[in-house]
Amino acid sequence: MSRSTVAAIATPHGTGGIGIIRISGPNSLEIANKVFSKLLGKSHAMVLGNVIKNNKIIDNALACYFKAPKSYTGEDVVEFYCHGGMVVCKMVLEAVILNGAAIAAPGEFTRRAFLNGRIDLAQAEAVGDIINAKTENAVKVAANQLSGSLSKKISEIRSKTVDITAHLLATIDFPEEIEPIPGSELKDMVNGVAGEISGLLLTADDGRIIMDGLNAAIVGSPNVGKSSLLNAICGQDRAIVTDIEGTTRDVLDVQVNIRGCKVNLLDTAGIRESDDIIEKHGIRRSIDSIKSADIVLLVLDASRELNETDKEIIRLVEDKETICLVNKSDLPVKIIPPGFKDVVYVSALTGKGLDELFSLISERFSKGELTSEVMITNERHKNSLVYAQSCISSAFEAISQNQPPDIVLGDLELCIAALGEIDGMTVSDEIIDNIFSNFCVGK
Ligand SMILES: Nc1nc2c(ncn2[C@@H]2O[C@H](COP(=O)(O)OP(=O)(O)OP(=O)(O)O)[C@@H](O)[C@H]2O)c(=O)[nH]1
Ligand SMILES: [Mg+2]
Repeated sequence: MSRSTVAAIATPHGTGGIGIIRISGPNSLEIANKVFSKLLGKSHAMVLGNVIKNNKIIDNALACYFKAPKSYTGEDVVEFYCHGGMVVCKMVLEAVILNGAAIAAPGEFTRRAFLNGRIDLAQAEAVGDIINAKTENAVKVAANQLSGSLSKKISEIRSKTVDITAHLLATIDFPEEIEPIPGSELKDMVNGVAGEISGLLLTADDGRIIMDGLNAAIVGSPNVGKSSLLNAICGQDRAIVTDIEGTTRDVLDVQVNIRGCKVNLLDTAGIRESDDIIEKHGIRRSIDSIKSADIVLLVLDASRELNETDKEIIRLVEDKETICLVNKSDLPVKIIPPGFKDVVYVSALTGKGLDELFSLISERFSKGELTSEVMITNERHKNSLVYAQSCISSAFEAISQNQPPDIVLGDLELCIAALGEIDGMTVSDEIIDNIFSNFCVGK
């Protein structure tokens, strides 16, 4: 497939030690040799020379030629390692463009790597995930996906589905020669595929939490110290704290890194009966935050007994995963806390108990070996799997109801196509465009 030759600055915009200009495509070497003082030709060898534009030296730089197909994109690639200034990098890029390269679109190099079969679509997306990762765990999971673990799993599930399809087709095409698989056996096979798809889908919640963060809502009665706790957890004076009940009116969202895990902490308005219209809105938002939270940090005041409002809130969080924080435990403790599995005595004032809280939160994240597990971290993959799951269940139904094999085949084929959207075996150009347009330029 012949493609144009494209170039971009691959390092971030800004000043740094080194700036990289990457060229990819059939004319990379020819173009690079027009702007470089030394002759490039040997693959994977660094050469020191000068970059020239309009007969003038612009920079002293290293250059490396990567002969196709052993390059990032699978095409001929040349990279210049210049000094990392914005202006010098732009000048080198201009020299390359003047000599015939086009400007690369966002994600163009990775897109070419995908189109040239260097990596599949899930691996290409993992490149973006690594770049955008906000925590070490997010990097680990994305690196695992980049190594092809998810793609391997998907292709295993697909080949099992293809086997069933092939056998069904053979029984239709050669009814005399091929013994039909007994219905019960067929159901077992389809069920096996369904089980693997559901197993993957079960990881999607944890996967999302690792990549996007755990949504933790701090809720409780007014004045129990929710905002003080938020400030203590993030180590910054983010929320307003006063001794007036109803200080917090709106939901405040702060992102914190707790032991390598991204947590989106929500400070909410104290929940109580109120006639104040603004406060009422705030309270409605607090209740919404409970609903959308992955985990609720329910705050109680250690220095007083449980009151009706506390009890009402305890009922609101009944169905949610909850850590009960008994705050103000620096004061004489009067409360008898309700029977939550996780109860931590904390003090926003002294920082007491926060370590224990952090341990509980980080346990919530890493239930196992992050790196060895295949995880669904991407909404797109999840949606395709949900669809694959519905197709495979409907194949199962069709078999159970003794429907003709072509009905079953139709469902199986849809399932195969849905799986193929994940690694890009069967994916529309529109989806591909959408994925790569979210990449940065130069990647
Ligand atoms: N002794 C002690 N006082 C605390 C502690 N945490 C908070 N307070 C005090 O309790 C009062 C209320 O604190 P806030 O953090 O504003 O409470 P809140 O739950 O956010 O209150 P609302 O926003 O009104 O719902 C303030 O006077 C804080 O100084 C603590 O751990 N120990
Ligand atoms: Mg508050």
